[in-house]
Parts: sequence; structure tokens; C-alpha cells
Amino acid sequence: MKLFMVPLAPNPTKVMLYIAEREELGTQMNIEQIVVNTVKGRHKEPEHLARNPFGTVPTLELDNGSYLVESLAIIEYLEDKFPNGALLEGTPEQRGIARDVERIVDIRLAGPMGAYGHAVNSPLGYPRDDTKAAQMEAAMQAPLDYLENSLADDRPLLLGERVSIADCTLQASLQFMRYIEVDIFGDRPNLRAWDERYRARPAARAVLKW
Ligand SMILES: N[C@@H](CCC(=O)N[C@@H](CS)C(=O)NCC(=O)O)C(=O)O
Repeated sequence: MKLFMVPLAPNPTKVMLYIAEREELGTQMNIEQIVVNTVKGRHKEPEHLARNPFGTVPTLELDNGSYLVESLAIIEYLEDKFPNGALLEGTPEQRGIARDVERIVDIRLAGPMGAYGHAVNSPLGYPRDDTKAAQMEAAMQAPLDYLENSLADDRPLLLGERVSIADCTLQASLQFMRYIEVDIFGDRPNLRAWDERYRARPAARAVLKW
């Protein structure tokens, strides 16, 4: 399998963290990682569009030559492909909550976070947009509070003792914010402590560049 990715971008980073976490837990997936240079616009060139008509990363090339182009679908595929040691485990209730938290992180927080980052300090050179920034900052408060409260019971990671897909999704977006030097935590010590803990993990140290 081949993963077409670019470091720093949140959606590829989420998958890269997931793969690294699984490898730390003993599952070797043997996925070749190939950089698509989005700064040079390579993701919109015919070679990449032939893999992914939407011109986005990540894109996973399967051994049968087909492609997956959605980060969560890629992770779920790898969970199915390598079920021994899958991150999503436990009772239907535990799995339901783990999926719920990942969706909350991705949809309610990571989406506004990316838009906020581009509104205040876009690495792609978008003009500053204070109105958009204020809207996105407001939208982030409820999911940030939700995560802060869920960490109040001293659990080390978002779902408890064991790393989850939600941890990968959240940290992937936070790396982008560090790169553009924007702090979105506010007065949330539990989230700050989680961030420190997560970044000290071997998988995070292997993948994160910022
Ligand atoms: N829903 C997709 C979104 C993929 C996506 O938008 N990736 C970004 C990088 S984080 C990208 O390729 N942006 C370039 C573009 O849309 O032109 C996923 O979860 O994988």
C-alpha cells in the first residue's frame, strides 16, 4: 500500500499518527509514505488527480490498485485490514463513544480550527479575516469545553488509558496551529496537559515535525 501525504496538513497527519500508533502497538502495516508537494500544487496535477479526483491528501493506494481518499475511511479500512490490536475496541457502547468523540473533534473543532488558523495567519497566504476569525473562535469554545471537561477525571488520553483515533485527529490539527503559532486552548489546563502528554508519545515524536 502507498499513502500519498504531506507533513503538517491535518488530514494526512491524522492517518500518519494512526499508522505510527498501530506500529508502536506491534502492527507493521508496511505502507510506503509518498509526499505530494501541495506547496508546489502537485496535488492538482494529473498524476495525483488520477488517484484522487478531488486533488486532496491523504490518498491511500490499496494493493488491488484502488484508492481511498477520505482520512477516516482510510483509518477504518486499516482497522478492518489489521483487526488484531485495532484502536477501536471494546463493547458497542465504548466503540460508540470513541467514534462520537472522534467526530466531535473532527467536525466541531478541527474544522473551525483550520478556518480560524487561515483567518489569522494563513501559511497559504490568505488575507487576514477578523470577522471569520471571531466566528470560528466562537465555534471552537463548546467542543474545547467538552474535551476539557472529559479530561477532568485525570484520564491520560481522550478516551482513557488507550490511545484512540480521536487523539490522532485532535493532535493532527494542533500541529498545524503550532506551526502558525496560534494557541487555541485558552484557560484549559487539562487540554494543555493532554497535549504535552500526547506529544511525548513515541508515535507522535516520530510523526510530528512541529
Ligand atoms: N475530507 C477529507 C479532506 C482532505 C483534505 O481536504 N485535505 C487537505 C489537506 S489537510 C487538502 O488536501 N487540501 C488541498 C485542497 O483541498 O486543495 C479527508 O478527511 O481526508
